[in-house]
Amino acid sequence: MASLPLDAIVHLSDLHPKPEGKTFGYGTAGFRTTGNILGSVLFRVGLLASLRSKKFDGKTIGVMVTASHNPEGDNGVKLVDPRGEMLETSWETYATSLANAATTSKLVDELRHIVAVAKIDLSKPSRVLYARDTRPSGAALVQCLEDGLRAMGAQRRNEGVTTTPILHYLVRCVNTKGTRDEYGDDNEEGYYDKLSNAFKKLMAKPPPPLIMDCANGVGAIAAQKLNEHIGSILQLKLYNIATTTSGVLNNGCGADYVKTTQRLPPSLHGVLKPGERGCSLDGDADRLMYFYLDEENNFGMLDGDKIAALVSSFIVDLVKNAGLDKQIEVGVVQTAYANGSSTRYLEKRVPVRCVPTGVKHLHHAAEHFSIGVYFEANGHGTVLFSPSTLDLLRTHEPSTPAQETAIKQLLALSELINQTVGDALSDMLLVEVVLAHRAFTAVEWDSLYTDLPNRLVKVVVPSRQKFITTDAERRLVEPKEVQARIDALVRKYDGGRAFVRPSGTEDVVRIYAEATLRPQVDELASRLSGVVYDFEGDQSKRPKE
Ligand code: G16
Repeated sequence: MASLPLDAIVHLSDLHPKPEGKTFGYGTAGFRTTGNILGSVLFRVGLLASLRSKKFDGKTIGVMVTASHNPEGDNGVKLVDPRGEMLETSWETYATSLANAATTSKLVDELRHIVAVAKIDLSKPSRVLYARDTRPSGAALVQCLEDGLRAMGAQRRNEGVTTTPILHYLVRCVNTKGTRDEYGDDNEEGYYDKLSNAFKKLMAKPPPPLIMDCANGVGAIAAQKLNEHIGSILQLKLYNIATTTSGVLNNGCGADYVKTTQRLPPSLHGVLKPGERGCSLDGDADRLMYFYLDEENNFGMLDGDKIAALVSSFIVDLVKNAGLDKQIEVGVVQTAYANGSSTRYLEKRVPVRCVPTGVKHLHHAAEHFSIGVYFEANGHGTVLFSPSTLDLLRTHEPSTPAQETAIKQLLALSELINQTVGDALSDMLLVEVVLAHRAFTAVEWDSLYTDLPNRLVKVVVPSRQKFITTDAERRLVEPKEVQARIDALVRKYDGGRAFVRPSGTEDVVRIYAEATLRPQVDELASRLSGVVYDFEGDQSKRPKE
C-alpha cells in the first residue's frame, strides 16, 4: 500500500507556513485575496491537485493562478477538473480545510483524512497542468504551487502565462487525446486553429474591424495571436495591452469596469467613433462586454444578458431550420443579476433557469439542456452542446439543402464555442458570427429589448460571511433586519427589484437594484448601500452624503 510522501511534504510545507490569523475560503472562483499572502495556499493546492489527479487514475488536473477581474494586487488560484470544468463542489471543502490547517502537522492530518474519506489510491500517478495570468505576484506563487506538486511527486506541465479559458481548453485536450471525444491539439496553437477554422466556416464576408480593450491583461497576448489567425476576416484593433506596466491591470478598463460604471473606458475616448462597436475583456480573458457609440455619440452597453439574447435566438432559429426543434431543446441559464427585461425577452422564446452566481453553478444547470446557453450579466458565459446533441447533429440525414446548411452551422458553432468554460475570445467570435448572419449593427442588437435601468454597487465590509442568501441569492436569510429593510425600500419604487449578496471573490457585499426610471434606481441603490453600511459597512469607506 502506497502512503503519503510525508518527509517531502513536511520539509516543503515548513517553507510555506500559513499566515497566522487568516482564514481562506474557496469562493465563487477558487481562493482569492491579496497576492502576497497566498504562498501557503498555492503549496497546498499543489498537494490537493495531485490527490485529485490520483482520484481520477492519473488524469490531468488544471490549476490556474489568477484573480481575473480583481485589482492587480490580488491574486488567486482555482482547480480545473479533467473535462476542463471547475472543480467539483464537494472537493472545495477539502481545499478549504487544507488551506486553513494551522501547522504542518495539522496539514498532514487533513491530507490523511482526505485520502481516507475520498478513498484515494496513492499508488496511482498524478499529473497537473498549470498556468498563470500576468499579475506581478504570479511567478512566485507558481513556485509555491510547484513545491506542492514536487512534494507529492506529481508530473508537472507548466503552460506559463496564458488565459484562463486556454488553460481549461488544454486540460480537456490532454484528457481526451486519442479518444472519440478528442477535443483538439493540446497546445495553444491547437486552440487558435480550432477557433479560427470554425470561425472561417461560419463567416461569409469580413465585418468592420473590432476595437478590443484587453484590460492590460493576458488577453492582450492571446488576442494578438488570435489576430494572426483570423486577421484576414476580422481585424482586431487592440487597446490596453500594457501587460508589463505596473498598476494598470483592470484599472479604468476591462469588462468589470464597463459593466459596473456603464461607461466607455476613458482610454477609448476618441478611439471608438460613432457607429462603431467595441468590446472589453477582463484580466484573464474569461469575460466579455460589448459596447458601441450610436450616431449621436451615445454610449450603449451590450452585456452578458444581451449576448445570451442574441446567441440563443440565433441558435433556436438554426435548430428550427435544421428541422430538429422536436429533438433539441435550447435553454438559457442566468443569475439574479440578469436584467428583468432580458429574462422577460428570453422566457417568451426558451426555457430559462436562475441559479446562484458562479460559472460552476451556471455550467451544471446548462448541461441539462440539449444546447444550454449560459451568461452572467457580467459577461461570463458560454454555450454547451450535450454529447447526445452532437451525436444527433453528426448522424442526422437532412431532407433539404437548408437543413443541411443549418446542421453544418450548428456543428461549426460547437467547435467555435469553448465547451469547457466562459471564454471572452471564443464568445467574441460567436457574437461576430451572429451579427454577420443577422446583418445586425450594434444598435440593432441592442434593440432586441430595452434594459431596465439598473445599478450594481459594492460595499466594503469587515465580515461578508454574516450575509447569507437563499432563493438563488435573491433574498437574505441573514441578517434578517437587512432583508426586511430591502423589502420595505423596494416596495417604494416602480418596477423595483433589488438584492444584496456577499461576493465570493472580493471582501465586499454586492448590491444590485433595478427600477423603471434611472433616477429612481440610483436612489434605490444608494439607499440600499446605506442599509448595508448601517449594518456592517466599513465606515471609513462610506461615501459622503
Ligand atoms: C468570477 C466567477 C464568476 C462571478 C464573478 C463574480 O469571475 O467566475 O462566475 O460572476 O467571479 O463573483 P462574486 O460576485 O461572487 O465576486 P472572474 O471573472 O472574476 O473569474
